[in-house]
Amino acid sequence: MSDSVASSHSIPITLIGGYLGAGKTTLINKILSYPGLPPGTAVLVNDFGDINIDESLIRGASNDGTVIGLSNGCICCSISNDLSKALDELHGLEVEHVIMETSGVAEPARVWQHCHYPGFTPMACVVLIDASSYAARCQDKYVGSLVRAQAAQAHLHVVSKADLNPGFELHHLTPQLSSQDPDLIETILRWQHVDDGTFTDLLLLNKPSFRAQTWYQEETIARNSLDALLNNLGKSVQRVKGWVDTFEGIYKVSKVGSVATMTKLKDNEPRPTILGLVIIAYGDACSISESIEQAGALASGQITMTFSS
Ligand SMILES: Nc1nc2c(ncn2[C@@H]2O[C@H](COP(=O)(O)OP(=O)(O)OP(=O)(O)O)[C@@H](O)[C@H]2O)c(=O)[nH]1
Ligand SMILES: [Mg+2]
Repeated sequence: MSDSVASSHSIPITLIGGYLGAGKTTLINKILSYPGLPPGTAVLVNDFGDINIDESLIRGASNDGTVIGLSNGCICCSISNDLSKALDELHGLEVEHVIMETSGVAEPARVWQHCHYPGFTPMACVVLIDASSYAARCQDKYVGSLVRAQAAQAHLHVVSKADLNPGFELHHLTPQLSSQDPDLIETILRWQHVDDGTFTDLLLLNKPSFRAQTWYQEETIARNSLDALLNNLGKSVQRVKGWVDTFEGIYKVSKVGSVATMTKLKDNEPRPTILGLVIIAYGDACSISESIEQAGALASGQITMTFSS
């Protein structure tokens, strides 16, 4: 590792990548609350769905810092123009360092290519490895190639969720840290990869396809309807996140693979501007619609669903 920071004429970009739900937003919020965070640190966040849930979560944790959301697609494949516009906007501000959350379906090396942009220098790709699901995901016939490619494209691995799988070991030559390491944030902020031009040789030739669809909630539902909705989604659904209003209160919902977490909003927490769920699945749009329709039947009359992809 080289400690020297990028040229003072260009703004360094640190990419935070990793598969859906690996813990990227959690890590970025930890970075933003780090007392030693240099002034002028801005965050770009690419969420795959059409509601940028992560932008709201990160904005909530940022102390008036610059946070720009990029939604409605993955920056590595479809919305690189939006990235250029966001970088132009950042160039006009007093920004010293950009931290960018890639979408969970992005290839970090592809985003790295887009970060060679006038006035900016990509500094490192930090890739989150979810200790609780990495081994199984690597073997998965649909998503395995992407999960392995994301790990191979890292300059620094951060192993998250070791609390859920304490015996986990990542057998990779790339340097690695635990998300609980006391020097984690300092190390991430300083990590710099020297680009020898070979990084992009690691790009996938055929990336698996994913779809994001949004369920916009129009009426309050029973809590057990929410449980039924989450429990009945098909196997192709990889990630669900958002906020849902129930008769017991508003829940922040996060489902990664089969593990769902629902956290009730406290009375003093701000009410989300949009209620609904972003649902991300591999394969085509039908596979999501079908599994939502099955689940939705359990709550018929209470839920109105609108889909967008
Ligand atoms: N037990 C445990 N849960 C974690 C850890 N890190 C993150 N999580 C949880 O994992 C879920 C997903 O975390 P996020 O930080 O939103 O993951 P992400 O990679 O940003 O997700 P996407 O942007 O949707 O790809 C949330 O419910 C987190 O609270 C960890 O170290 N341990
Ligand atoms: Mg995120």
